[in-house]
Amino acid sequence: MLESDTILSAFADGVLTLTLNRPDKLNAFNEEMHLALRAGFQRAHQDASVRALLLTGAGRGFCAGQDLGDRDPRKDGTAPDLGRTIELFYNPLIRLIRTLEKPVVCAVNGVAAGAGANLALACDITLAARSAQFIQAFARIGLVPDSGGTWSLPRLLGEARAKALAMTGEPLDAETAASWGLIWKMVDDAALLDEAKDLAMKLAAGPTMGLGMTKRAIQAAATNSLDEQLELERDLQREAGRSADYAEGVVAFLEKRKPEFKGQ
Ligand code: T3D
Repeated sequence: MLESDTILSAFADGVLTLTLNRPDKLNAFNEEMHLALRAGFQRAHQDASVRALLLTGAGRGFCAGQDLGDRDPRKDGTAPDLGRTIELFYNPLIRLIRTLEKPVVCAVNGVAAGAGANLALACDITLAARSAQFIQAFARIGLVPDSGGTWSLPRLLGEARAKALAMTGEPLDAETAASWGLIWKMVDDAALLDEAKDLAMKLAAGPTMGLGMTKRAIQAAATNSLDEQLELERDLQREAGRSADYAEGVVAFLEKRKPEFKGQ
């Protein structure tokens, strides 16, 4: 994995924890942090011992999106090619998260703005501290929501709320985010990390193959017809039915004990 102070990485109990670590900048993205975070997700893709991922931020913020200090138009008169940075950094990150066939838990410990907000929404199960806020900050600086925001917001919230959040850039508090279904749940600040870790550990001890295929199926539903989805479920169930974890799950049920899943 790429060594960088901008991402803290810890592995225990099958959970790879990645912590965005530029707290003075509310964990805004620079290129170094992008590359280090990418390396973390690539490890999760490749390393079978990683069975769940937990993403959070250091300090009082989760992530304030792009580091605008790196976009100061006063430094260089020419307009930056933001399409290039999206192509090189943000899009690959979102794709790595969505294609990882392992659960990705996100603990939003504070403000999540711009690409930081949409990064949190790209994860599978997102919890947020009571004090956290979600801000589609793009409108405040003349940009368009990226990192999948224009895809996830209308799907999670419907067009009316998606447009209002994206066009006003108004903060959405964690409680409302949870009640609207934007995230899984809100947790008291002091309890957030423990609760997110417990959840990630529980998922890491689960039937990884089945969970990964569940993720794939639910994501595919966004574009599939019911018939296509029924066929996908048949195919995935066939595959899941051949897994060692399925056999263990059934035997454990019959023996009235807890299953010991191996992720295979
Ligand atoms: O460029 C491309 O490649 C295209 C991709 C774009 C993706 C994007 O994410 S665009 C959106 C970029 N993000 C923003 O516009 C958010 C900017 N930040 C804010 O609006 C506010 O900081 C917050 C609402 C997030 C939090 O406000 P507050 O009052 O709690 O904190 P603060 O005082 O504004 O920030 C604390 C420090 O973090 C401060 O530094 P200082 O003064 O203590 O030295 C502030 O400058 C710094 N900071 C916060 N966000 C960023 C940042 N520094 C650089 N870039 C940031 N995005």
